[in-house]
Amino acid sequence: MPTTYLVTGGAGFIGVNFVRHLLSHSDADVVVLDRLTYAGRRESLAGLPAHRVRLVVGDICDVGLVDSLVTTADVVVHFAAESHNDNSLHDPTPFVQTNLVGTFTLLEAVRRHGVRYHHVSTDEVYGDLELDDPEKFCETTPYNPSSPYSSTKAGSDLLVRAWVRSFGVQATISNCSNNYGPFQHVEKFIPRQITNVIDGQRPKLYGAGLNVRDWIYVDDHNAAVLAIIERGTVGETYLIGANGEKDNKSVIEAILRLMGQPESAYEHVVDRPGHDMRYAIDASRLRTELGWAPQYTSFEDGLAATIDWYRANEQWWRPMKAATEAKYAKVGQ
Ligand code: NAD
Ligand code: TDX
Repeated sequence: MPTTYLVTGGAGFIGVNFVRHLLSHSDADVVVLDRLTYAGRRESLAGLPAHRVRLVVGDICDVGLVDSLVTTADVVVHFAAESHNDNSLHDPTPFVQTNLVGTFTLLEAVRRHGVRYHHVSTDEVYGDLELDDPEKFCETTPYNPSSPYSSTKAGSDLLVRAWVRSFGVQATISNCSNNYGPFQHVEKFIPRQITNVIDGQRPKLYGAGLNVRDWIYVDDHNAAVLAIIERGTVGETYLIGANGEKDNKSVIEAILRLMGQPESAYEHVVDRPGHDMRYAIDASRLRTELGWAPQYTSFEDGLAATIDWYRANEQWWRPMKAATEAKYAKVGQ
C-alpha cells in the first residue's frame, strides 16, 4: 500500500509545490485539506493525477472533518496558515484562529489516532538580527517573535513541542527562511514586484530597503521537509535555509535587471510597522544529520526561472492582482 499523506494548505504556495514534489519523488497518495481562502487556489492543483491526489475543501479548525481525515492518513504535513505579515497587522483575527486553533485541532487528532505529524514553520519565530550580527538563527535560538503572524506561528510551534513532551505525539518541526518560486501569491514581495513590472508599474520598496531576507527556492524547502519526515528524529526541530541572504533593495534591482528595466526604476513606499531587520539561518544540522543540500544555489537563476513562470502563467495570477494592489494602495504601500 502506498503511504497516504494528509497535506493541509496544499492549495497554497509551498503546499502545492510540496504535493508536486511528493508525487514525483515517491509513490505516495495525497489528500489535500484546504479551505481555499484568498490564498488557496484550486487551479494550482489542476492537471495532477486524480487517482493520487484528492482535494477536500474544508477548515483545519473543523474537529469532525479533521478527525475523519487523520484516521485515513499515515502522515500529516501541516502547511495551512494565514501567512502574510502585512495582513496580520490589519486584522490578526484569522491568524489566531487558523495558526493556533487550527494547529491545536490537528494535534488533538494525531494524538487520538497515533499519526506521524510534521509541522511547517518559519524563521520569524526567532525575531530579527542586526545587520552586522555575526550569529545566525539555530535550533537553540530563543523565541522572540515581532508580528501577529510570527507570534501565532511561534505559539503553534510551542503547542507542538508540548504535545510531543506531554502526550508523546510523533512530531517534527521545521523553521524555514523566505521562500520564492512558482504559485506564490502576488501579495508577497518577489511576485508582487515581478507582476508590477509586467504591468508597467514600478516595484514598491518598503522604507530604505536595507532589510535582509534569507531566500530559498521552494523546492529546496520541500526536499528538506521530505527528508525530515523520512529520516528526521521525532521530537526534534530542524532549521531550513540555503545561505541566501539578500537585502530587499538588491532583490528589486535584480528583478528589474533580469526583466530588462533600469535598476533604479522602483519607488520607496511606507515602511511596514515593526519591520524585522534581518533573518539568517544556520542549517548545519539538516546538512550534517540528514544529508540535505540545496539544489538551487544561484539566486539569479532561481529568480530568472520565477520571472519566466509568472510571464507564462498570467492567467493564474491575474485574478488576484487588482484587489491586492488596491489593498496596498489604501495604506500607501
Ligand atoms: P499561503 O498563504 O500561500 O498558503 C496557505 C494555504 O493555507 C492556502 O491554500 C489557504 O487556503 C490555506 N488555509 C488557510 N487557512 C486555512 C484553514 N483555516 N483551513 C484550511 N486551509 C487553510 O502560505 P505559504 O507561503 O504556502 O506558507 C505555507 C506554510 O509555510 C505556512 O505555515 C507558513 O507559515 C510557512 N512558511 C512560509 C514561508 C514563506 O516564505 N512563504 C517561509 C517559512 C515558512
Ligand atoms: O511590496 C513589498 N515591498 C517590500 O519591500 C512587500 C510585499 C514586501 N517588502 C519587504 C518586506 C520584507 O522585508 O520585502 C520583504 C519580504 O516581504 P514578504 O514577502 O511579505 O515576506 P516576509 O514578511 O519576510 O515573510 C515571509 O517569509 C517568512 C512569508 O510571507 C512568511 O509566511 C514566512 O514565514
